Amino acid sequence: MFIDEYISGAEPVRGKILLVDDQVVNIKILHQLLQADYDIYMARDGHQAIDMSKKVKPDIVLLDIEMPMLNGFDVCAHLKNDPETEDVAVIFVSGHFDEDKEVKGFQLGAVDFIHKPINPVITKARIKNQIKLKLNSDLLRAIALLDGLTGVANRRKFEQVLPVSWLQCAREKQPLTIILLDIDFFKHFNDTYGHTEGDICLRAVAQKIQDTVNRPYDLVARFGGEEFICVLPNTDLIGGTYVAQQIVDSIVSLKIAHKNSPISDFVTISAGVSTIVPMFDMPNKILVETADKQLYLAKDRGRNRVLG
Ligand code: GH3
Ligand code: MG
Ligand code: MG
Ligand code: MG
Ligand code: MG
Repeated sequence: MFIDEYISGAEPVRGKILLVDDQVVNIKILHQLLQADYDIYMARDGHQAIDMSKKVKPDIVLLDIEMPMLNGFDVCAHLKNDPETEDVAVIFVSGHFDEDKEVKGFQLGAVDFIHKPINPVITKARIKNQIKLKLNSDLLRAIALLDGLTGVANRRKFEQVLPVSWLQCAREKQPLTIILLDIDFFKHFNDTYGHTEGDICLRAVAQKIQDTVNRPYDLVARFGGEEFICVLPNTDLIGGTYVAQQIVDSIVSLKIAHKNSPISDFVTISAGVSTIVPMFDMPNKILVETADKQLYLAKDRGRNRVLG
């Protein structure tokens, strides 16, 4: 998705709230108050709350403190210590005012405190504010990992994803493949058609690569100027080379005119592929280095081709 679409709010988001309380009556009151404006999920104890938080990824957890087994503080600490749930906004809902408890809640990372019996109007207003803050910070987090020009992931996102995919493939003893792509004679393209057309071309190429690499756990990122990189977990060299060839072919099929390209009437791209079954103690930079060498060879052997 392009950043402009994020900012214009093309996809309005309805906040998700998880209500956690061991007493059904409390859940009912909050449910009635909030159901018109938010998607509501419910949990009756701490363990259920943690499971639900991982599963539905709520924006806010309204968390009772006094509960049998795991109390609200334990749940909050757990959520804040797990990368999968650390971004959730926790609001404690407490039976009576207790300064020490309230301080402890904030120290654990809660964003607000609501006292029972709740005041419906104030509770609604507080939750509305917290949802707005949470959705805004989600948006900023997402934008920080996207490339502003092309809308695909940026280099920072790639740097985050590569070690995760590396560890995952090491654990499963599966091959991990990298495809490094570089548009051919792109300097000529800019010189011929101007930088604005160059930018338009980059967007089209990026979108095409993204459309071609479509498994949900694959990553396409802009690596630098006119270079893109794909991370393909659980993919061997044959599979990776096949995908790379599909990308190379799909760029030709875009038929973006490039009259000063020495090799084609249209914009082309070259690809270097490298595959490894990762070991835990091996540095992952070898994958990119090898792909880069293969890309250099692809350029050397005439461009518009894959080397793996
Ligand atoms: P090769 O086939 O060897 O890759 O040749 P090339 O001309 O593509 O390679 P070179 O590295 O010499 O030039 C890359 C060009 O990409 C130069 C630079 O102006 C252009 N470029 C990099 N980033 C952008 C960008 O964001 N927008 C535009 N329009 N051009 C860019
Ligand atoms: Mg309780
Ligand atoms: Mg380049
Ligand atoms: Mg190039
Ligand atoms: Mg070059």
